[in-house]
Amino acid sequence: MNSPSKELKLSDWFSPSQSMNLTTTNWSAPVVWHGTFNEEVLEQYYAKHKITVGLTVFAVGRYIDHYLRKFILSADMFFMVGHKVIIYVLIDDFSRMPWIQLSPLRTIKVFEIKREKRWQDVSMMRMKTISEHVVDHIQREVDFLFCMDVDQVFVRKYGVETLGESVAQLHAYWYKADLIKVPYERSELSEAYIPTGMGDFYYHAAVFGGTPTQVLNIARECLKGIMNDKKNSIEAVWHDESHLNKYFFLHKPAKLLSPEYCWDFTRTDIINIRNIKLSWAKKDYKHLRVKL
Ligand code: 2GW
Ligand code: MN
Repeated sequence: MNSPSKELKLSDWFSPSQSMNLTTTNWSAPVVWHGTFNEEVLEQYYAKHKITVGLTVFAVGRYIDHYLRKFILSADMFFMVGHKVIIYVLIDDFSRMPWIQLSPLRTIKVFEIKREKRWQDVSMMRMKTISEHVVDHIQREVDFLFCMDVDQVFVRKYGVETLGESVAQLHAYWYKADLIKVPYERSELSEAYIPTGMGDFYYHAAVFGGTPTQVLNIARECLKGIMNDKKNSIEAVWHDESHLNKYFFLHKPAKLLSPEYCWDFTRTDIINIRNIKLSWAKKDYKHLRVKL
């Protein structure tokens, strides 16, 4: 245990920053760090209120062989242990779906999607597919839904402490940065525009979630922004992530996850990062980012 004086010293060494050590936002949303929740109490609550949690993941082209199996296997092991989970896999080639034996309480549903020509569209058009699937079936199948990038692996328990009406992920690169430096879209011509100095946090689109109703709203609004930008021949700097940041600027998330919930294992500034639950997978850019 740190004595108060020790903590004071720590904050003397490291300049105070936006979301470092923050456990509640100024709109009273909890920021979940390891140690800020009582797992036992939460589990007792959810033992009485049984839930099903959905998880969407997209795998197109080379990302299928590179990431999908590891993502699913690690989710099987660590995502919502002890609770019902449905993993929704959106894939552009059914025949390349890996065969994976899941543990009890886990189901997988695989859907074929069409392959977009540009990788920016592979990423952005996830918002369209997510909204269609939430309306078609997901809203009746789960109580909470997460949408995640496939290029990551669960490394520890990722549990019910993350559930909320709408959930946003603090970005591992930017959570300590000065808000004026974060890479929001700065062109007024884009729907994702956030003026310099405005905004709350820079969120990572690799993880977002909430109730199906909230996720539907997020995905629909982001898609609207993306399609309007296309009409105006503009593309936001970080694609769907820019639009997600705009959405969460306008509609504050009910819960934020600390970077422990989506950490880049190559980073060395791990002060405060004590208990990583999900880690970015290694990216072989040369091999993966050739044209799609
Ligand atoms: C993506 C970029 C370049 C070449 C290929 C792809 C690609 C992405 C692909 O070939 N196949 C594929 O299935 N994807 C899906 O899109 C996959 O689910 C992947 O996780 C997701 C986003 O692409 P990713 O993970 O390469 O982008 P990141 O890690 O740089 O992600 C951030 O920025 C993106 C927008 O540029 C998204 O907002 C993403 O959610 C962010 O984490
Ligand atoms: Mn990614």
